[in-house]
Amino acid sequence: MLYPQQNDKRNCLDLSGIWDFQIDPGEVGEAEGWFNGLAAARPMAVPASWNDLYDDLRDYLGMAWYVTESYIPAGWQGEQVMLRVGSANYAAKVWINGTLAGGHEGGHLPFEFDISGLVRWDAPNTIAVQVENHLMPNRVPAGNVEGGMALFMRMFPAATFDFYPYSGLHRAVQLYSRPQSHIANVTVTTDIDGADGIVTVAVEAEGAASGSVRLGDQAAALSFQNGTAQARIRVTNARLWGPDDPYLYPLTVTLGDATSPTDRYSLDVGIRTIAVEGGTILLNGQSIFLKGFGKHEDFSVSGRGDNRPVTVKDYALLKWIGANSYRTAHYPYSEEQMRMADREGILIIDEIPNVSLQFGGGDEAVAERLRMCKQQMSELIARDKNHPSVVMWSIANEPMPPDLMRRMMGGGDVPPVDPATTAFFQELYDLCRAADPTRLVTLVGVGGGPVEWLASSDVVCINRYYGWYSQSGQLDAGRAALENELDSLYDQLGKPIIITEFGADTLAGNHSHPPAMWSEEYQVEMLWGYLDAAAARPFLAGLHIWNFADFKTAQGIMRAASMNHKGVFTRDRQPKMAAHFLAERWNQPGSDRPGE
Ligand code: GCB
Repeated sequence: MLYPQQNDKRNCLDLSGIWDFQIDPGEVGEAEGWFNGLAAARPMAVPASWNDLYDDLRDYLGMAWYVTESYIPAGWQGEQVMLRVGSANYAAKVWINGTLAGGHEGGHLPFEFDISGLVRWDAPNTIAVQVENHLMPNRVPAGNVEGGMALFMRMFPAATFDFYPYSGLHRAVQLYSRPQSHIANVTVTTDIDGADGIVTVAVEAEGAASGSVRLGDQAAALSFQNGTAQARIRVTNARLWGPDDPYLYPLTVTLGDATSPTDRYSLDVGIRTIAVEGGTILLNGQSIFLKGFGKHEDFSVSGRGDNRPVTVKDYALLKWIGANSYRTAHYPYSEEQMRMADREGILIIDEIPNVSLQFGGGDEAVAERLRMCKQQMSELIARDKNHPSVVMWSIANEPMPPDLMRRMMGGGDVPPVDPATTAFFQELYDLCRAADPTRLVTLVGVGGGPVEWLASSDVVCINRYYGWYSQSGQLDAGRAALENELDSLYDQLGKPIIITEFGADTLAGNHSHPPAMWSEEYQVEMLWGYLDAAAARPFLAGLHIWNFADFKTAQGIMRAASMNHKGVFTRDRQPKMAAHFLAERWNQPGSDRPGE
C-alpha cells in the first residue's frame, strides 16, 4: 500500500485535528446510527490514544466512536477518492455519510477504502470511525489470557504484554485522490554488482499501457502487461546507503508519456544489500554491528499517538548516543518513523505485534492467532518493503512454550518442544521469505525458550536478563551465565547473534555505591558487562538495550508507578547516567568490534 502523496496528479487532505468522540460501552451505536453524528460528543485529538486525555478513559478499552466532517475539493471529481487510516487500535469500521465503507483488524497497520461512490460534492461529508480494543486471548497481541505468566504478573488492564494497551486512532486519517488510471503498487529491490548498483522497479497499475521510471538522472521505459511492468536500472559507481552515508536516490514512476502523464508516484531509494555469512551480518558486503535499542511508541498525554516532535527528538538522541539501529518493539511503528530511519541511516528490525504468544485454547484458537499473524506480517511487508532502513523482519517477540517456567528454572533435561509450535513459526518464516527474499528474518526468543524456534532465523535474536530477572543483584554471576549461553548457542546454531533486549529498571536520580538494583550505577555496570561480553565474541552481531526510554505499562506488582524503568532516557527524554556512558563508548569507531 503506497503512502499518500501530493503531486501534480494526486492530492491529500489530512484530517488530523479535534474530532467528536463518544464511548459506546453497550455497543449500541451501530444499531442507533451513531455514524450519522454523536449525541453526547466530547472533543478528541486525532492522532492520539484516548486513554490519557480524560480521567474516565484511562482504562477504557471498549468500543468508541470518532466522527468528523469534511468537504472534498471539487477538483477531485472524476478521480478515485480514498480514505486511509494510518492505525486504529485494535479493530475498526468506517462509515462515509452513513454507509459502511469497510473494516480492519490489527492495531498498527494502515488500511484504506475506495469511497468514490459514497462522497457528496455539494456538502460536508460525515466520516465516522468505530474503534474497539478489547483484550482477547485470540488477538495479536493477546489479552485476558488465563493462567501461566498472566497469573504471576496480575496486570490491570490484563494485557499479556509489557506495555500499556493504548487505544484509539493512533495515526493520521487522510483523504486522498488518485487518477482512475493509476499506479497501484511499486516494489523496489536493489543489488550491488562491483561498484554499480542495480535497481529493479516493479510497478502495478490500473488502466495503463506504458510509462517510465526515472532514478536520479537515468530513465527506463515501462510496458504493462496484465497490469504489471518492470524496469531495471544500473547505477554506475553507486553511492550505497548505510548508517554512515544514508544516501537516497529520488525515484519517480510515471504513467503515460512524458508530455501528458496520467499519474506519478515518487519515493526515495537507498541502494543496499543485507546478508549473513557465518556469524556476521553484512551490509553492502561489509560486516556491521547493530548498536541500539528496543523502543516503544510511547509518550505522556499522546500515548501511542503519532507524535512528530518526539519522533524527531528520538532520532536526534539516537544519533547523539551513537546508535545505528533499533527494533520496532513490539509492533509496526508509524510510516513517518520509517521515513526518518531511511533519511537518518538507522537500521530497523521491523516487528509485528506477535508478543508473548501462547499456545493454549485449542487448535482453532491457535489457527486464529496464526491467521492474524500472517495478515499482519503480509500487511507490514507490503507497507515497509521499500524502506532501505528495514533490514530484518521479526515474526515474534518472546513466544512462550507451555513449559516455560520449567525451562526458565533450568536444571535437568528439557524435553523437545511440540513440533506443531515450530511449524507455526515456520509458516511465518516462509511467508516472509516468499514475500521478500531480499531481507533477513528473525524470531526474538525469550530466556529459556526453545532453540528449535530459532533454528530457521537468519540472525539469532535473544532477550536476556541475566543480572536482573535471574542472578538478581549479582552482575558477575549474571555475566558468567550470559557468556556460557552465548557460546553454547553459537555452537549449536552457527549464526550471528543479536541480544535484542537486556537491561535493568533504573530510577533516574537513584544512586548507590556499590551498585545495587534500581540505581543508575547498576544500570551502567550491567550494560557494560554485556557490551564487554559481546566485544569478546566475533559472532555477536548486535546489541539492543532494553529500552531506549522509560515507558508506560499496565498496573501491577512488577511495575512501579505503571512504568517500565529500563530506559536509558526517562520518558520525557532526559538522559540517565548510562546514556552518557553509552554516548562516549558508541561514538568511538570500532569500539564494539575490536580489530575492525
Ligand atoms: C521482555 C519483553 C519486554 C519487556 C521486558 C521487561 O522480555 O520482551 O516487552 O518490557 O522483557 O522489561 O521485562
